[in-house]
Amino acid sequence: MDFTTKLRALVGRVEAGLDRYVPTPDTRPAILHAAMRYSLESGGKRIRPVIVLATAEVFDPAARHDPLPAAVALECLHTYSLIHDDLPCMDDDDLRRGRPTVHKAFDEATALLAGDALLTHALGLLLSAYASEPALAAAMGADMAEAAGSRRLIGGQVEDLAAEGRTDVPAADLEFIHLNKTAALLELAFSMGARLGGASEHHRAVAIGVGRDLGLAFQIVDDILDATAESATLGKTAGKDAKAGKTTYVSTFGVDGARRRARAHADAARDALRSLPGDLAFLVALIEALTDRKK
Ligand code: GRG
Repeated sequence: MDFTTKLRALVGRVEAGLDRYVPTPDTRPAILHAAMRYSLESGGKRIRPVIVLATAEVFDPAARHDPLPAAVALECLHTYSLIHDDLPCMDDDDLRRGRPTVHKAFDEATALLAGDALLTHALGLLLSAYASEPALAAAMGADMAEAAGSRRLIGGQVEDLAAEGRTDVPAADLEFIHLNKTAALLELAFSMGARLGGASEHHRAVAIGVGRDLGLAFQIVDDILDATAESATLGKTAGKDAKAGKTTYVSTFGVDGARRRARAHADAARDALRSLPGDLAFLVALIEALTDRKK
């Protein structure tokens, strides 16, 4: 199966899983569940859940657990972070995934609570869907709490907000922000995929390293697209970083320097990936596609 066909098939599985594992929009209180689904169903590239599914497939089929609930849980977690990031008290954005942000389509309190509910749902889904495998459920729950917690996703967001309007942010601090705001959830995707595929601890550590480099490449490309692409293409507001006076890879290294750094991290991710067993063609192609993406 070629890359695009396989990607479409995996995205289709994720979207069917979202429909299956997230409460229906008429569940009481309907406004909350409608807001959760509004954001989840707005599209999005589904990269993180696709990585969970594709990584689990790389390992021994006999040792494999159904990766779909974990993939859905991760997309719920990621979507919560986007809803909260768009709120007026954070990035204050009107456009996400090509549609009005949740606080614009509903209201601020509903957006805040929809994000809270998606985060809680993510952990609850992991614990309930893998209840018959308590060690696996506990390990993935702990991984998720760590990646989403104060030292990683939220820590990265806090330092990102603190860096706004500062033109003197050192490159090491920029890397801290990107490692935590962005790479943490990509590392989590590879880690959960490895656990679900029954990988050894050594192979899981390698997979996490792939997520780290891919996460950095992904965020550098995000910075480049913010500086060079149109809002209509991105489905979110472009040019926000320069307007907010933000230090990014583009403001620090220029567009060409940022491109070279993205390429180096993508190459490191691909080289590390090649030490895993199994058919890696899809994941190698995914790294390339994300590094060359236009939105
Ligand atoms: C609110 C705790 C909290 C964290 C927010 C997600 C986030 C951290 C900030 C959003 C802005 C941003 C540039 C985050 C870096 C990660 C990133 C590039 C997110 C967008 O991910 P995509 O491109 O989005 O995969 P889609 O919509 O395709 O799912």
